[in-house]
Amino acid sequence: MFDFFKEFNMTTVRLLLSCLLFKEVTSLSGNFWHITDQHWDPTYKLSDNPELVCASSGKRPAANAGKFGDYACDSPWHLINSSVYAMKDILPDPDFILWTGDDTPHVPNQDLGEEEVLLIISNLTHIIKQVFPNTKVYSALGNHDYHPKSQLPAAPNNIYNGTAELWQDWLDPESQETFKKGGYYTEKLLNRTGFRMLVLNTNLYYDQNKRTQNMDDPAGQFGWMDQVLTEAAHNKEKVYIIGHVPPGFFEKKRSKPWFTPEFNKLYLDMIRKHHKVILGQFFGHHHTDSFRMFYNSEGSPISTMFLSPGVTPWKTTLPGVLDGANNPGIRVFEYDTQTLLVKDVVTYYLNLTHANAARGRWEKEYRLTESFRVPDASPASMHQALERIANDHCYLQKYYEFNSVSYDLTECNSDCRVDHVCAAREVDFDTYERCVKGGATAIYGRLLTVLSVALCLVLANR
Ligand SMILES: *[C@@H]1O[C@H](CO)[C@@H](O)[C@H](O)[C@H]1NC(C)=O
Ligand SMILES: *[C@@H]1O[C@H](CO)[C@@H](O)[C@H](O)[C@H]1NC(C)=O
Ligand SMILES: *[C@@H]1O[C@H](CO)[C@@H](O)[C@H](O)[C@H]1NC(C)=O
Ligand SMILES: *[C@@H]1O[C@H](CO)[C@@H](O)[C@H](O)[C@H]1NC(C)=O
Ligand SMILES: CC(=O)N[C@H]1CO[C@H](CO)[C@@H](O)[C@@H]1O
Ligand SMILES: [Zn+2]
Ligand SMILES: [Zn+2]
Repeated sequence: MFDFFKEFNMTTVRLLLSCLLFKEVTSLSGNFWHITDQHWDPTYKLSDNPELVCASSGKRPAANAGKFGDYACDSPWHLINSSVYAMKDILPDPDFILWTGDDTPHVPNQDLGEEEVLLIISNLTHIIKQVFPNTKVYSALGNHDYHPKSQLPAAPNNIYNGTAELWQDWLDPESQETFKKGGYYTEKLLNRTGFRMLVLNTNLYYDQNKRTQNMDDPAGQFGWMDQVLTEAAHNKEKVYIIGHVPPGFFEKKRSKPWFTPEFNKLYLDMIRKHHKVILGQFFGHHHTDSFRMFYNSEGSPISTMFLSPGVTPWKTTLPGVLDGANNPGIRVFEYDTQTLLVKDVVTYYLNLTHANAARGRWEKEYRLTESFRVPDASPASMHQALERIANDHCYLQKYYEFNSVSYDLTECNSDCRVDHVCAAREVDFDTYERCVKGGATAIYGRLLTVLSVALCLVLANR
């Protein structure tokens, strides 16, 4: 009898406790959108001549052009409009929106101008404001948000000025000031004590940017960042960082970095120095879905940079990349509002072929924790996911299909594996080259790959 009551009480207590804990867990959860690389092409129009569909195709034929676009082209307005309304449909009331730039089409400089670039930024700003009038937006410039493209200066100019005006409602007065000088800013996240957003202009570090090549610290951004992050640690703040051009390498082309070697090193050192306050980095530019790991000198994972897929389906013209198109993607991050820990990542996409043929719908592509069987999206979990991708062909193949937002469903072979795994693992130029030479620590040889592919197929068909 006595034992029964004791047991009963313990069970009740446990039940009550778990109810309370569960309640707390759910109430700590928040979410936000991340959109990037819309690349609106205002010239897009359906035409009998596939070479005349859009200026952004160059002279490549847009063979499957439809209302929602074509893989050879940047986004028609219809696609942009559809993506923003899809966001409203899927998650109408996010805590905030991250927008990491590249608004204009891939066309020669002479076909755009300063005014045209500002008009395109203005149009995209308007539709986001129209659909999310009460949502805070944190917005970074892309290398295509300037004329001439990628030449973003380390000094005040018309475009920083004009964009600061367009984004006035989203920027604190102090943010406006730094933005006009260097295209970057910081604010408390949602004006809450203990949380901070850092919006970077990493286009200053892009190796295509001739205007900043010989500078030690363009627009004083590194010095400023160091100071902001030092103060953040002092004030016990947690920080998110957003930007457009990421450090490290492109996973679809071997040994293709974006930053100059000096700037890449400075960025990596900055993250290593301040990782304790940085809870997430969110970037674009690749148009693909990937991530980058940062490790300390002992090899422990200390930070993750999430590379979100683009809205434009545009097939890259970068030499050496075969069939580098993607389906349009948009993404929700779920996070702990008390710690800023990234808890999950849910990617939504539009199957462009299907959308043009039948009536298109944006749908969930995948949820990170489900697809990679990790508890959350912390650096430790992302490291675990990367180890699975590196060592298990089933996970590699899944990752590879998500990388192009389910556009390229071909098999990721051993070279492909090295490119993707080394890019995700090594942001540093030297260790990346070593990783590539070592075959991403070739754990299995060709025979094992064949066996593992076969096993994958057997399991998938069960
Ligand atoms: C944008 O999408 C919404 C929702 O689907 C639709 O009602 C509206 O007509 C569209 N606008 C344009 C200009 O395509
Ligand atoms: C930026 O705008 C301000 C007024 O808002 C003006 O005084 C300044 O000259 C402009 N700077 C540039 C570089 O256009
Ligand atoms: C931010 O919070 C401070 C007080 O903590 C308040 O004075 C200020 O008006 C708030 N700013 C905005 C934009 O809500
Ligand atoms: C996209 O749609 C096309 C045409 O309906 C279909 O063949 C293809 O399998 C779809 N892709 C995915 C990933 O569902
Ligand atoms: C909000 C906004 O300015 N939208 C316009 C952007 O440009 C397209 C195409 O010219 C217009 O249809 C939209 O009204
Ligand atoms: Zn882009
Ligand atoms: Zn870009």
